[in-house]
Amino acid sequence: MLDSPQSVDELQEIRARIDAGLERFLPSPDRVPESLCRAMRYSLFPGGKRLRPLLTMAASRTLGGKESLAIPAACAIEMIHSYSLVHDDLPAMDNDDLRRGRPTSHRKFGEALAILSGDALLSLAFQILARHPEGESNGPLRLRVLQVIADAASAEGIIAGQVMDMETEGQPFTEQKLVEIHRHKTGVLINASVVSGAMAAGADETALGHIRAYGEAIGLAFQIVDDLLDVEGTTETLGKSTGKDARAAKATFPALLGLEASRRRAGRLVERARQAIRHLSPGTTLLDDIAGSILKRTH
Ligand code: GRG
Repeated sequence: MLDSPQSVDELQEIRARIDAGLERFLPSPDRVPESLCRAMRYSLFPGGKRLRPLLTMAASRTLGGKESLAIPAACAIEMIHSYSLVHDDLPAMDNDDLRRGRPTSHRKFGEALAILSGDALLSLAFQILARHPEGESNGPLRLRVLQVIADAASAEGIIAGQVMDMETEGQPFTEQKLVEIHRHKTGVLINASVVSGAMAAGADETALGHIRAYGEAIGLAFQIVDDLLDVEGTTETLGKSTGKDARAAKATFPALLGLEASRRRAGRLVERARQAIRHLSPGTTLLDDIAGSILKRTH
């Protein structure tokens, strides 16, 4: 993923900064039980595609923001994303053994520590957002970003998505319901990623509107491609089990529209995302390239 020749070096450089930020924000091992520390790190490193924090940093760069103002949101969102994967893999939820080509957290550390490390990552995200970027003058920015990310992580955000996803298993569903599930389960955190990056860059309401439209479109496109990969991908490339959606009779785009129509829908959404940001600063093509890479991803 994210292999556009124009952006590849820039994205690699941003990724390294995100990793350094995650390292910096993790609590010092002398203040946290060693087992908990290991479980938290296990979910963050080496990590996955880092799509969400890359989006935060790319949105900030596109709007001429200072990197130091966007890094806290980028890292907090990756921590929330990581917690949601740990909890989603649990026996009470998707009951998965494999994540990113390795044993899931509960298979590695046991269920109790996996749950607690997820809780700790979620709390750490809000500790970061409450304190960073530091300084009294950044107080209003901290509050705005905190609100956006808290909403995405809330009972009206990804948790609603997870509950809707669970409750729709094996049930008939409409396209409208499916879009609602995907928007909550996946879209809101992706949208919060770009919006918080734009806020860190001091975006005005017009720019934020374009960024939101971009985030909504790529959020849905990303989940449609995820649904497609569950049907067409392999465990080797994805690093997780495949065919789960059909086995659990989940609400997905391939189940509703078939593979071809789902691919076309994802393509149209990516085009819509690209259109939404075409008038933003032309200084970097990062957001455009990330949108394009969503269609090409293999994991
Ligand atoms: C709060 C338990 C809980 C769940 C909230 C986010 C979520 C809902 C569940 C996680 C499982 C899932 C299938 C979410 C949909 C979003 C998605 C496709 C996640 C995988 O994201 P990637 O591909 O992961 O960006 P990497 O491994 O690259 O970080």
